[in-house]
Amino acid sequence: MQFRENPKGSQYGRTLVVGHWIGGKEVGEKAKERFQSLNPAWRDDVVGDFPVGTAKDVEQACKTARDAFKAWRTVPAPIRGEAIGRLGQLLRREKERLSQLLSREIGKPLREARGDVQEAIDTASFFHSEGRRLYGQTVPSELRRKELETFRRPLGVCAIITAGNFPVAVPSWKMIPAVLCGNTVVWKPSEDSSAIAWAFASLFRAAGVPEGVVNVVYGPGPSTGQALVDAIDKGLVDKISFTGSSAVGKRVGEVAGRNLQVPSLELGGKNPMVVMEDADLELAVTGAIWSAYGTGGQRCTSLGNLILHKKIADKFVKRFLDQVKTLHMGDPSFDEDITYGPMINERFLKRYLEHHKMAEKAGAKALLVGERIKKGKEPKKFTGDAEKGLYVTPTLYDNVDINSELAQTEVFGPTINIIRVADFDEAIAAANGTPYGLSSSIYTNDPVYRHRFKTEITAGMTSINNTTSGAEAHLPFGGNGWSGNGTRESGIWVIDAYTKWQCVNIDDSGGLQLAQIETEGVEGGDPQDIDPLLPSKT
Ligand code: UN1
Repeated sequence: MQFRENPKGSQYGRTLVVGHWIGGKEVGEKAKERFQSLNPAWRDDVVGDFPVGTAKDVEQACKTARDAFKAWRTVPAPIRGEAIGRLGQLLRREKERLSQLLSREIGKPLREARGDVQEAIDTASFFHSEGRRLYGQTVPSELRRKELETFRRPLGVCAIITAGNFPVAVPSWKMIPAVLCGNTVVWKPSEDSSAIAWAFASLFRAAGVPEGVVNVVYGPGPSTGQALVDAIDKGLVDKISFTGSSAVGKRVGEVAGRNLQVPSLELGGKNPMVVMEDADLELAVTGAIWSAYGTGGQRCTSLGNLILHKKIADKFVKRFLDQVKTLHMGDPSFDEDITYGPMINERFLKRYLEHHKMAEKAGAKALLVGERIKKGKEPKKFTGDAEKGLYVTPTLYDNVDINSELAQTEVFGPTINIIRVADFDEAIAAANGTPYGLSSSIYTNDPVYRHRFKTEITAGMTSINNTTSGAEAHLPFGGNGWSGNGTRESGIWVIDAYTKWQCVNIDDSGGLQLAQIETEGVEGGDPQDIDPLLPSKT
């Protein structure tokens, strides 16, 4: 590991040059192929320089993780929990520096970057004490002098593949419980956020997690990520947890499925927000702006379809457009007031600019058509360098049909579609009208609407009078349909994803006792004679 001066002598900091982290050693420093992670606000700023992980690197990491598993699984869970507790303390101590690096590498506004790191701190504090629970059950036996117990056992080697938009929070949801439960990990972070991944992984080591328990292999999804998925077929991986697109998630699920493994899949969304006619409009507009444009729409929980009751739709749109005028885009590392920073990478930028074609096809009414911010044509209050950063303005389409491709496709940018409806039945049909089901929200003060929404919505997460995003670190995070396979992250629920149940029968009777066959019966009287109530026999 070394730090190199940035080519342009950037004000941002130096470049991290590092190899994969396998069994406490750096590997692949002399790799033929390397890639760089760039600051999306300032593309001259090279944040990190990494080797592209090959199938050989991935195999080596999996085998190292397999070896380390033998010892790690025997460490008492409360002691594993202590290491997670120390990880939490380190994250807290380093929160500001980690947030600065995170913001520099993926362009997230600083206050949100701090939230990203805070989510990992919250996860660490939850699992610190979970090491002292990790409960099983004691169960009565049907035989004498026999007792039954259940235990959670670790699965083995966990392959973890994560996206770049929540580069500390989301990996922490997976790695912390995996490690706490006694598993070992091979992590392939996003190539957009590999420097912050390096910093996060280093903290496990500093927290006292033994070498080989957490291994990191860098590289792009189609090559390195694919090699890690292929490792399932080679018998090197016992569990895979993936956060990313639905298309890739389906392929990961197929490989896991044919190996009879249950993967954890957290995939895309086209999250709906409903605003009913009785809603507090000011609250709903502010919530919609944040859901839609916060993080530049680059959250899996970002708002996609805004479903407005037609009685308030015009008023809502007017207020929404007034608030859009106050938005403030720019360079996230230096300007703390921005609403959102640049697009994380060129791929997201391209997809955002191209999604307007779907709107044309849908015949949607364009109220705001987002475009790349160009030098000399910056919006008011813009603070970045438009030439060097991947900045865009926001999009708003009105009169969108829920069945159009526009309303059915995740974009991952600051864009939303307004769908106007006449009543609650139409609203819930639209909210459930895409193949996704991650998060959702409704603004209303009517108890019947609230009750119907929370019981009829098919999404895994729902908010009443709050936004589609902002899930807390100890609630089950996950979706249905194309948004996932029903597994959940966070809180006590994620423990099921990283452990398997074992039951133990302890027979202290000193003899051979046969369940079901030698079980004592219960002597009882005759049942009441009910014959007189039955039809007479002929
Ligand atoms: C993601 O975008 O992958 O609920 C995770 C939220 C955040 C997590 C988002 N706490 O928006």
